[in-house]
Amino acid sequence: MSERPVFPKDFLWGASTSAYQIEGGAEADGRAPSIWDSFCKLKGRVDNGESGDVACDHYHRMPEDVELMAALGLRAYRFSVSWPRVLPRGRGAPNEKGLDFYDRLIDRLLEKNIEPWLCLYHWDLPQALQDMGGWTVRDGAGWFADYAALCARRYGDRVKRWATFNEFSVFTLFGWAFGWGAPSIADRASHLKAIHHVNLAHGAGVDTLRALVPGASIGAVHSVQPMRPETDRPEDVEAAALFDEHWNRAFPDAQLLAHYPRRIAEAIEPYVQPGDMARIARPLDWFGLNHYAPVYGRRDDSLIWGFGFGSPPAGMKRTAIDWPYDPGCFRDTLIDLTRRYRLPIYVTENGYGTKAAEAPDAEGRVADPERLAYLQAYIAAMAEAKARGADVRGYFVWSLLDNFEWGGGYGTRFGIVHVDFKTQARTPKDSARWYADLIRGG
Ligand code: IFM
Repeated sequence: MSERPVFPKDFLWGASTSAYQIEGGAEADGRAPSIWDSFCKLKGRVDNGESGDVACDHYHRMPEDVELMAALGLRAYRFSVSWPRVLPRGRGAPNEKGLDFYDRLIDRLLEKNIEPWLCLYHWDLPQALQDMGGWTVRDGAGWFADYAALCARRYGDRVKRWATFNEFSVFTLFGWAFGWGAPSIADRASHLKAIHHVNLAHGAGVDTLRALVPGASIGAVHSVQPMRPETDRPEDVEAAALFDEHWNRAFPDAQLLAHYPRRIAEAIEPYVQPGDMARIARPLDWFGLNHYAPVYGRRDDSLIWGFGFGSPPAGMKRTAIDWPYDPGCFRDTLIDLTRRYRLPIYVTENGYGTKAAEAPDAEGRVADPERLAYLQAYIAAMAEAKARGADVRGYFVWSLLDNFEWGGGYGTRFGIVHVDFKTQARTPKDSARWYADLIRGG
């Protein structure tokens, strides 16, 4: 596929990152630990015992990184604020130096005509709040609203695009049900409470932003990866149906249709108080879609809900990290979401991960033909979806930089810009050059 798909002039092209994955500066200027700092200290939980302590050192190299974005011609940049950097105890006294970092980032982006898209929560809950019960307590919604108010008052004069959370279902499932991510809990009641309280926090955050940021355009970022049963055995089909509710429906249905999907609704009832669904389902301006691949679900009794990850069909094309490669699924997802939730969609993440080193060659070129082909195919699929009625308005590649890939440490690279983690040198890969050309011509 070499022909370039055509998008309207105002289609928004950007890149996404998140605080814990790129900033480093874990103890700089008064930042306190998040649940991910704590998780990384647990033995054997992150590949090679790595952590986000230094990551891409973006906290100290931010001006250089904004120059890089400008050189690529990005029109928008989605980043997240580190809650424990601006509110080390999670609530109470703010950290002026931490707040100042995002002031400087936002000002530089605006100087370069790059629209800042601010996401309040990309998984790094302050450890101090986790120590008080974190998302398993209803107070979490109020803590989040206060944090949103701090950011809204500080940045709302310059930032108009706000997202409450990134991938609600992924961080609650991995952190509170599978136990494979921070805070490493695997308990049904804790998971259900976390789902409901995060939904309440989202609703409270939306109200806060709406009240404090004139002209705010507010959304939430969902991971939607259509669920397919590994086999047609009834136990796999039923397990995949419950997995689907958890991964793809528990948050967007609650927030946009004001109800939980059927199976979850029953289980979560003890934690839902009268009026809660109205508190959660606040009007939104856009739907943030993070999409990578369909997921194959199967019965797995070793996990608390009895569902787990199955294998894609033998022979199915996969990426270098074994994720299914299915641009048609991306196209169909965009069309289905437009019909289901009736909001403009921004693709807030999509990209290609590999475990290959992808180091610069003697001429300083980083060849990443597989990522480039993936982006071409997925962007072409997005054009097709748009032609078939999907209301998609923008695309943010994941990710600007190679970064800390959670449990995978630094071994998995998603960046269109290569990072040498020894020297912190940045080198745009071939995919970045291609993306820059696309933006210029788009
Ligand atoms: O790196 C993550 C990101 O933090 C959330 N979405 C998926 C990406 C790739 O795994």
